[in-house]
Amino acid sequence: MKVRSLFISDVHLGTRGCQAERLLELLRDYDSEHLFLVGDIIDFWAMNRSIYWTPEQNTVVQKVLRRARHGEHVMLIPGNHDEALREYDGVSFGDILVANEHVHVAADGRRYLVLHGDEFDQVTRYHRWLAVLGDIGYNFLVRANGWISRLRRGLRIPGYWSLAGYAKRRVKSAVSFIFDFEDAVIHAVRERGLDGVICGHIHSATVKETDGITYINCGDWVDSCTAIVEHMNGRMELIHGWKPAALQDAANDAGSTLNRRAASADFLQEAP
Ligand SMILES: [Mn+2]
Repeated sequence: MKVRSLFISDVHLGTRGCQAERLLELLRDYDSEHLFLVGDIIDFWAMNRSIYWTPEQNTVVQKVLRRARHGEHVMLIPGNHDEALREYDGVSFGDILVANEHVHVAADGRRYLVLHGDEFDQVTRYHRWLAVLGDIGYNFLVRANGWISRLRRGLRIPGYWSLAGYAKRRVKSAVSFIFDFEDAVIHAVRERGLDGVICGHIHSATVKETDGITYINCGDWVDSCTAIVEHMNGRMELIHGWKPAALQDAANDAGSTLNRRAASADFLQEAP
């Protein structure tokens, strides 16, 4: 499918949690004129502890480079896990432009601030040690996710269920953390006179409208596996990069490509 823009954040290459295979499927399914990598693409924090790099993660890097070479406008916006790249604001590496933030004008003329967003996260900004600690805890949840997924597959329970996602929705402090973050970002965008924002960082994907400001979060590729597409008319849509396990098996058996969105729609409700 051809779209105008594709926005992806929080891939966390270099970690065990990175779901590179699912991201590869998405990259295969969507051709775009603009590709925005909205921060935390390569996880240098985690790689300081230990490096986990798979052939699929290599392929992700190669596919992105290839798209840039073939004329797609690829922009890399650094996040806090790849903050070393922030020194290269405005520098082009081959066909990829690094920018700390960018104003994207959509096909419908609406102007969106594109940035990773960690500067609006009070925890990361003022208590770096706490952020690192939280990161280790979150990584544990994501790993536990992997065990649960395998167990569910073994028991032939359909669908995809994320423990980390569940925790984020149920733990009260996590919910208020997400609200505080969204409020801070929306406030900043309104001050700057823009129509909306496209960010990442908090691993909580959404497209929503608040008092005339469109708040969009790309989500992530360790847990929710989501991305944002801008259609040719400027409409922004949240897409899911995973297929329900049962249908995935069917698709593999038949060697066919299912319509991911149609297939996943029925399974979006939470398992208990
Ligand atoms: Mn981040």
